[in-house]
Amino acid sequence: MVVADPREIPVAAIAPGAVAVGQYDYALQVGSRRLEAGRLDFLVTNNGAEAHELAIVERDGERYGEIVAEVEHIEPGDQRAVRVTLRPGTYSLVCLVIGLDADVPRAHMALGMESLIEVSR
Ligand SMILES: [Cu+2]
Repeated sequence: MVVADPREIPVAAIAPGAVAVGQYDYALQVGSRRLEAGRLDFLVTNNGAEAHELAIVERDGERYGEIVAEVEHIEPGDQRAVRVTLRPGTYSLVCLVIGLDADVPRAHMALGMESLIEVSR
């Protein structure tokens, strides 16, 4: 179990130094990709025209592990925050939405909404 207590928190309650995550159709911009283990706040801003999600997923080399935190259905222009305790390791920040493009399903993650972060001691 990697996460002590992942939970969505009010945006006004984020700690100084929260990790800013900007979402676009279809890209992610992360304020810092090298973080220290412990309690971390992520502030997510959806700058796109579509709704997105933010999931924090364990990585082990090329493999994906558990989803350790998730913020679902972030509306365009909306800001949301999540607080999670992360152990050292590699994680992917991803959007798990699968949209339709001319009736063809396309995962936002595969379109570019993924970014790796390194959490160190
Ligand atoms: Cu998305």
